[in-house]
Amino acid sequence: MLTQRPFPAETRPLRRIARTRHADVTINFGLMAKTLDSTPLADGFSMPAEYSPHAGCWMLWPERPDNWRLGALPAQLAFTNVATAIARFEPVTMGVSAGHFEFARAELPAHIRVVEISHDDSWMRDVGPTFVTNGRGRRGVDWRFNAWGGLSGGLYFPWDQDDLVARKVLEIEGNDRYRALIVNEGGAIHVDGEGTALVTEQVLLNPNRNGDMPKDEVERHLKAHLGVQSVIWLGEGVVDDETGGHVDNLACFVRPGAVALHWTDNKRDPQFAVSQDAFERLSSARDARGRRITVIKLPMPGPLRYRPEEVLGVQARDGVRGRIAGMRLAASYVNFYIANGGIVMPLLDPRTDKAAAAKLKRAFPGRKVVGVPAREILLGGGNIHCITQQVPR
Ligand code: KQY
Repeated sequence: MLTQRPFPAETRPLRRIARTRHADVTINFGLMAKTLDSTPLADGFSMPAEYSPHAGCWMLWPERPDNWRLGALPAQLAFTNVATAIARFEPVTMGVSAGHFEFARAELPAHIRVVEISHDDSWMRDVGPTFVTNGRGRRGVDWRFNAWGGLSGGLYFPWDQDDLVARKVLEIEGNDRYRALIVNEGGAIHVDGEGTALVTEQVLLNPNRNGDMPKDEVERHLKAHLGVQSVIWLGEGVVDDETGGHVDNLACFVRPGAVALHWTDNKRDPQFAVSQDAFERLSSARDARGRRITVIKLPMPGPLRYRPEEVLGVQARDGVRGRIAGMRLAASYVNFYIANGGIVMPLLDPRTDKAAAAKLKRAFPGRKVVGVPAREILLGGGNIHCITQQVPR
């Protein structure tokens, strides 16, 4: 005899609940994630800006010893500090592989949710979904992921578990999924929430992402999946950024019409020409609403380089990008996370941390700026923005 079990109140979805009885299990279709064959733009969905209200934030636990030194323990401490800082402002979920679950659960504060998710590395910005909303509901874009360049310049092989992370997050969130046709990463896009996206040519036009796809076609895919009307193209990203030049290390919207830009006044530094080019493109751009862009310059730390002792603890192996003492690190204060009421920024260099924090305080007057020591994250190839993914409300 089949029995209908009551739904606990906290699992009752807001939208229509369809109930089916299968053996003696009640299935709640309202929480199930479908894959849609349309696009967010066609369905009236778009990606909200990071400064819009969040329901929470997702991260992944760093584990691989060929990317993170000393068996990833220092990185795990740094990720714990980032998660704890963000959890002051909004709920945080950490995805952890089965073998690390018990340790991560013990390390992370109890108010951080820990769920088991297999992954190849820990860059939730890039492997997680890009959420889109329409004012009533939320869905997610699942970009194709190839470890920042596949077999020609990608950072590791295989990456099949990373490519499943977005789908798993959407299953857990109960949000429908758009599977994009192009290779892209969340760190390669920023939006102002009012119809404008910001990207770099160095990543999105790199043949190691989408072959010889022409710029206008890449732009069509971006517009369709982000729900934007206008794309501002910057040129190159931060010097020696191992992603190939993600925009989230170079520039980001702080509000509609205003962009923070990684900046150096040192004309002899290779970053100077790159930032200057970005400044000129931003200064001559108009956003989707026809506004000019105000540029806020954030000081470049360093330049910072790998120290010999930081390289020694990384278990080098074939097929994974190696680390060499003296190699330049792509350190940037632009790589911060915007939380509900807070900014969680990387502390990278005592000579520039205070000036960067002061600029961010002015750029985000209503938010508390919290600094987290982030060199260990930088040693793995990215920073706070790269390891986080906001879920819009
Ligand atoms: O910065 C990012 N968005 C990802 C960096 C990946 C580095 C892998 N070693």
